[in-house]
Amino acid sequence: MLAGCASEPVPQDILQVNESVNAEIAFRNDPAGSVATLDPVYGDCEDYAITKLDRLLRRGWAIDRFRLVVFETGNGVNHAVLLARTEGGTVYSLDNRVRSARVWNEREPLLLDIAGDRLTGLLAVVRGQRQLGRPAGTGLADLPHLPAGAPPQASPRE
Ligand SMILES: [Ca+2]
Repeated sequence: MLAGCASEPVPQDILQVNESVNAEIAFRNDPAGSVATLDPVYGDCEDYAITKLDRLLRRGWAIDRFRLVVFETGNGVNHAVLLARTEGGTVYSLDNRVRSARVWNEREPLLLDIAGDRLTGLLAVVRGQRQLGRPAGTGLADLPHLPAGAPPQASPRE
């Protein structure tokens, strides 16, 4: 099958996790900067993304199938989504603004692209902070080894 072929059905895991996490978290912007928090009651885009990653890993998906990306929306707002690559090579975007999962537009210019060891590290820190009972998670822009294009702390978030 060709990469990105639209005839591949969206995996049920992706559809279910995207829809359930979108329904479970009530949207609320971080008061300052971007802070990643796992399974929050109230959260914004990166909280949905990191929670979806955690859920899919628990369903047996491998970490190398995922990227957490930040891009600028048409409204000039920095927005984070989780990308998941299927066995067929299709990359889906799990977006808190979209009920279903949709095929990712690879032409989107990215402000942040976190994958591999850095994504594993981010998840470990966020999971660890939850276990310690700390209310705040990890600021994406505070992570080491982020590319130079990291968004400033005070950027508007969606
Ligand atoms: Ca947040």
